[in-house]
Amino acid sequence: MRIVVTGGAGFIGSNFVRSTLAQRPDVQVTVLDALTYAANPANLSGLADAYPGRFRLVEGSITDARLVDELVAGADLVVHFAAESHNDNSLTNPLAFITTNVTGTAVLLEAATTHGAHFHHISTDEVFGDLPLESTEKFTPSTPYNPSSPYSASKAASDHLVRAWVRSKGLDATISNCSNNYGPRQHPEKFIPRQITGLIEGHKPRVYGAGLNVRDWIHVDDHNAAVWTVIDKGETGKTYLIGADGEKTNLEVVTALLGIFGHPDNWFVHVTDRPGHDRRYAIDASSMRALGWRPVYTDFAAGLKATVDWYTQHPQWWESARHDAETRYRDTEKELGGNR
Ligand code: NAD
Ligand code: TDX
Repeated sequence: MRIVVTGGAGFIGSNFVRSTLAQRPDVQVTVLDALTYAANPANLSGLADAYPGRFRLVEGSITDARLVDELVAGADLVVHFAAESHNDNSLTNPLAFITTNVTGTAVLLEAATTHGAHFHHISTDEVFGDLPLESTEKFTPSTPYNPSSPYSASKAASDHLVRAWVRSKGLDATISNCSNNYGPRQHPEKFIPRQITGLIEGHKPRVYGAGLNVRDWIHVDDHNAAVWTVIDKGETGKTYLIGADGEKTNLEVVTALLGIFGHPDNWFVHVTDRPGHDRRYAIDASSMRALGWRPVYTDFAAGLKATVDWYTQHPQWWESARHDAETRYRDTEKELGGNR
């Protein structure tokens, strides 16, 4: 099977490529990645030698219709991870999100339709907006779309495009909407790695607002195993919600990290809240469980400790990305005010 993985040099995509090459000897992988600030070429280093003839990296944008057409022409399957992915950045630079997440997805859909490749679209639970803090309600595939940020609105638009191409242009596609991922190789602009890398450097964690917002955490390897389950067993045109019943307040996550680093529970700072900050996400993953998928990383404390160990052992992977991310947070302070 020949697959094109867009965004394969980023967090989830690179973990997907690494596990696919290790576990599926019949798969040849072409990564198409623009190598934006969010990518880390080290995520894929060594793979061409470790898997001769089965891996290549093509540097380019999913908005480049000629390049996309050429790559998809030789593929059986496209797994589409590429995106501008950080909510905070979408508040200050929204147009990049529209270009990549909306236009780029449409370019890929055209190529997959033309060449008859199966298309799997990686999306997010944020397309549904948020849930009240004090409830047990969860997102299901029939929850109405109600995105809050330019990022989540652009991902919602991309989901709608996939459905339109399935219905009107005969594309063979599946969609998955996953909750918050954690694990190795996540960019230090994101919540968990930002706090881990800060703690390693001796800084207090930075908590937006009161810290009571809830995220439904899933280990990146569980997400990627679920993606293959949908590709192998999912129904064309259908949406699958991926989550591992991992709801935690941000304060609970910070407290767990402080425990790992041996600091008291109150060793953090409250900073200015994110405008439009979604309160709570929670996934009903029964459509995935019906396909036979189960998460393996069910012990969040153990998964978090392993993630801390990975960042502790790989400072060269994150130091310059952390510096640049913190510079962007300082720039956002200048543009939007507050401290971040
Ligand atoms: P990431 O920011 O770590 O990686 C994104 C990758 O896409 C980078 O390698 C970047 O270089 C590449 N990219 C960006 N613009 C591109 C373009 N125009 N052409 C080609 N490549 C481009 O993101 P991530 O956290 O790994 O997320 C991957 C996907 O999963 C995204 O679609 C995101 O919406 C979705 N998702 C993420 C999470 C999460 O918790 N991180 C949860 C659910 C869904
Ligand atoms: O320094 C911080 N302090 C803080 O309290 C940062 C960076 C974040 N937060 C809060 C905001 C959120 O409530 O932590 C929570 C998680 O924040 P992010 O890591 O920015 O993730 P989120 O906005 O929830 O979106 C993530 O999950 C869904 C991914 O970035 C998206 O790509 C994915 O679609």
